[in-house]
Amino acid sequence: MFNRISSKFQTIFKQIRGQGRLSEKNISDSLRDVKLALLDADVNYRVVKEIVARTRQDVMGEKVLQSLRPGQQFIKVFHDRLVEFMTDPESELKLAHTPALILLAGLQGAGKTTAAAKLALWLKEKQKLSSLLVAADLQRPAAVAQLEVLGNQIGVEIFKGKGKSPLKIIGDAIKYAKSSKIGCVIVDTAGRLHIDEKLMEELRKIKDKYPPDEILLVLDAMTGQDAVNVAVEFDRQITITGSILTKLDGDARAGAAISFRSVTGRPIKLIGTGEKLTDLQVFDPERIVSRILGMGDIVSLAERAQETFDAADAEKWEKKWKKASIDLEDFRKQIGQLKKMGSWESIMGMLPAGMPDMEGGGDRIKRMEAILDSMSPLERENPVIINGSRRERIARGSGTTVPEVNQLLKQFKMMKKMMKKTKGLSEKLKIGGANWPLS
Ligand SMILES: Nc1nc2c(ncn2[C@@H]2O[C@H](COP(=O)(O)OP(=O)(O)OP(=O)(O)O)[C@@H](O)[C@H]2O)c(=O)[nH]1
Ligand SMILES: [Mg+2]
Repeated sequence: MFNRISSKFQTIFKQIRGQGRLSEKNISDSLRDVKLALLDADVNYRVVKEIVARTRQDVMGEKVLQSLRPGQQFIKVFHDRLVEFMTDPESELKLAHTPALILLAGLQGAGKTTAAAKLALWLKEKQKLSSLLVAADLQRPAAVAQLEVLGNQIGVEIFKGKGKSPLKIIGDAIKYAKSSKIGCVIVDTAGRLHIDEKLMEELRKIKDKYPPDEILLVLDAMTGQDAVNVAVEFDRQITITGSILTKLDGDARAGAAISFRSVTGRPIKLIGTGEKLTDLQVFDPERIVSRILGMGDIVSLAERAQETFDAADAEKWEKKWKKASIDLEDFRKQIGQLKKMGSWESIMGMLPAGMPDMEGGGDRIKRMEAILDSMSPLERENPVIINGSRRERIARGSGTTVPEVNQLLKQFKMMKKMMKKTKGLSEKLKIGGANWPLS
């Protein structure tokens, strides 16, 4: 996530951290680099100018210049200004009615249908609120079926009405939700290639007849500033309550996330960070800024790990780690757990910049898993018995090669060695904490 901009900031920060003293000249130089990095990430020009001006003002303040580590202070000031720009007091979902009504709107392919299902799952798990997914996209023939597939995956009911208008379907859905005591009605609407009068008219009609608790504009972060311009237009025409910024995984530029609130005056409420239905998070400026600046998002990663890993399992693992007594079966379980945490890209996006190159990691993990699956339980328990002919069999069975099997066994051996060296997982994490750039 945000790899390009975060590696730029890492370079800028390295330079400024190396300065014993900050002068007007090196502050200006750094701020010029900061400005270019922000513009390159497709941040709105006015927003860039304001962020840079405010950072300059604060950095020039006595306290920063005279502090022991002025470079570090510079980074902190810039970090705080960015967070400030992106923070909105109204960023929480407000679902006042029963059933609450959430209308999702947006251009074609922005991720509305995916976001509808993600939101239903999120409400169910985080807010204990049941949802009804309403298929009000009657433009695309496959749209209803797509929502049905997603609804089935998460065990959420779908409401559809063949041949009816979106307005009628929504009215029926609300009635149905009321009688079935469903907490929230989430409406997936049709996308358009461009903002057109017909789309706006349809949304306006829905809004007038059934005032939603939330009108969330779903925007593709990959489109940078365009996403923000689209939002300004939607807001002007139908008044949105906020947005869901999708596709923040991968190589999305940071422009939309940084400029949105300042340009539109509306909050980003949620973000989509992957194709899996669990890849939806509350928009937390502090965490996003950490990612943009290349500081990683250890908080999200730890949270996700906590949600996924069974506490008892984790304890067992830690005990085994301390004794360095894990076998390949434990190794296999760990890989399974890691996979449950989400897509490889979404996990990698949370790690600080400058980590070893993990490209193609998702594929590598799949191959490792195939190798482990091809071993017999006895081999996993006792890897020393895996001789040459067994290696050949395992490679054949897993569709991999003998060098790959060898590599996995070598990695496992190294991991055991490392376990002997570190006393426990918790201590290992503390070592990581000391490298935290702002600490
Ligand atoms: N990587 C990534 N892909 C996403 C995310 N959200 C949606 N997608 C993908 O984007 C594509 C379009 O998503 P949809 O949910 O169908 O978009 P839509 O806005 O409903 O599209 P229309 O109904 O055609 O207007 C799909 O392939 C999704 O899997 C995300 O957060 N990350
Ligand atoms: Mg759709």
